[in-house]
Amino acid sequence: MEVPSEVLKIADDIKSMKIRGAGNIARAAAEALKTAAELYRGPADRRVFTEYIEKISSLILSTRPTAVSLPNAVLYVTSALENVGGGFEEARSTVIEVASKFIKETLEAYVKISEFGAKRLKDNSVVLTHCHSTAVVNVIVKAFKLNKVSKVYSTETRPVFQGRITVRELSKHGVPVVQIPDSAVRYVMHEVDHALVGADAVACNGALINKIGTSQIALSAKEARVNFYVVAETYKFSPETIIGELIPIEHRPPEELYPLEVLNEFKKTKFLNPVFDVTPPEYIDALITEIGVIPPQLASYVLFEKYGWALNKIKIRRMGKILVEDVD
Ligand code: RUB
Repeated sequence: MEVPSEVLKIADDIKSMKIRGAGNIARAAAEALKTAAELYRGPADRRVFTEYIEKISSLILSTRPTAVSLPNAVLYVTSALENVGGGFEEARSTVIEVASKFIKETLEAYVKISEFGAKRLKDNSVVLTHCHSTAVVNVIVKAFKLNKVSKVYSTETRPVFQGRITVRELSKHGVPVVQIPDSAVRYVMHEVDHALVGADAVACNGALINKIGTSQIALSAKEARVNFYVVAETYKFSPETIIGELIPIEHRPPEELYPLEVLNEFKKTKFLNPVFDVTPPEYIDALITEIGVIPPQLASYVLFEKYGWALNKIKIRRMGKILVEDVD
């Protein structure tokens, strides 16, 4: 059974970062599985349909390696498929329903997160953020409406400039925002009350994996005794880290640093473009999630609560490969 062009387009858009940010990536993954099930034209045979969904899952998982929300979205849908009884029709409707439920729940999480996050900020706060996180934008906009934010510093976020999206979105809501180069973070930190960043993944020890440069901001915030908060929905917590897996850090091509014609002039120079980094839990004051504001030390508790059912049967799905199955 061929992969529908609509699904191939979603995979391409994630790979090329047209769809980006961990939340959007996860919803796009669920949307791809839902669309694939809706467009399935193969035999009405559960086994054939399941193989087809596995193929789609592998394709989606191969797009970007770091945002744990992606394998978690796929796990959410495929485990429901594994658990449902019945034949082909039940299997197909389960994929469609569960994928839609995932999308709905992740959007609902923003409501809780922005409520909890806004409560946490003090009145008239100066906030600093990095990259573009939909979850962070939601918190800031909510807090701004409650008169709790007076100014936001937003980093440009080189090399892809996601900070420009943040500036555009915050400005649309009337939030006073100042764009700064990434290297100006420490220069403005003395003015900042709270640093707020999103998450691509949260490990079981509470470490954060987020846009490259996040750990430098955390370091600078700690030095200046500024609160460093991570806004992270719980579907960004990584169950694989409980069984000792490390979260892979994506490296992207040097063309993101220089245009190809310029790169050709640097024949002997090597380029490194890691796009995420790790912030240790000691630098994080709290994780703002849809289930509450928790210390990073509680991450493993959340993981056992949320993914405990999957741990004896966890499939490590990275870059489209199932590396481990049925772990005892
Ligand atoms: C985006 C990034 C964001 C998180 C959280 O990186 O690091 O901070 O994904 O975003 P990229 P959200 O642009 O490389 O995808 O809150 O939107 O899930």
